[in-house]
Amino acid sequence: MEWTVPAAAHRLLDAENRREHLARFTDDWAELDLELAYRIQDETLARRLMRGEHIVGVKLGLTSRAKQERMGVDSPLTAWLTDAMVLGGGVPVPLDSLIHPRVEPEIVFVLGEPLAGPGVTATRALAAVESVHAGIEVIDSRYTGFRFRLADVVADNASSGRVVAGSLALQPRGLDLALEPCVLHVNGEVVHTATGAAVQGHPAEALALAANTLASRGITLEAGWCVYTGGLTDAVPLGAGDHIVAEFGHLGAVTVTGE
Ligand code: OOG
Ligand code: MG
Repeated sequence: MEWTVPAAAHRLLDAENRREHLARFTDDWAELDLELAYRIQDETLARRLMRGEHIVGVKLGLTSRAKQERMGVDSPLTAWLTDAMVLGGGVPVPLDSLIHPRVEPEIVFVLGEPLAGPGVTATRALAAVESVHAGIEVIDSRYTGFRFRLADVVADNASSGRVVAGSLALQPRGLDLALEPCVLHVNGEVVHTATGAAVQGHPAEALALAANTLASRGITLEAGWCVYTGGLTDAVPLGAGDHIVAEFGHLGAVTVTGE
């Protein structure tokens, strides 16, 4: 096939719609670098917006060692979240609309004011936060076996699938988010544990990273946007009947079930 930004964006969205996985692009497209990959990601966003979706925020990916080691990619990235990816609390994850979903616990910020890099520090980032929430991301790579290089996964909007945030909304002031504990339960068993420090040393560092790296592409984090700061632990597969709970110390718990 011809390797162009529109063709790659089409293939990714088509794979998502058909629930079919693809061979990673970098095996056949030697020129696919990060700059091209973000152009493909932005093209998939433009196509989502064209079909009526709207931006609700952004996600960071590969911000923790646990994620970087498992995926074999050691650099964080950003991707888009639209309203079509948002799952209401308690709503089962529709497995028949996903390829091979996996679940990861995340700390989520909702911004009260815009946040624009460069030069944003964790302290400055936290000052723009209106509320912090427990969250779960259901990732779903469009690549076979979740095997990709950095440019592949950037193009694929960082394996975006669904996101769920807890309804408990806390102010970040007075919380030490580096020490915020998280326990991931799968069908009643504890499978992973972490604290907020797992993402870039502090979730606010991850938020600052998002603001600063997006600034290099001319993008400002807007008031009202949510920011998913990245999986604190390795992700776990979600199958039919599975009941997965991300339980935090202060932020409460978020549950997803596969249906
Ligand atoms: C890439 C997406 C990573 C996170 O939170 O680290 C991500 C993947 O693991 O498929 O969303
Ligand atoms: Mg994630």
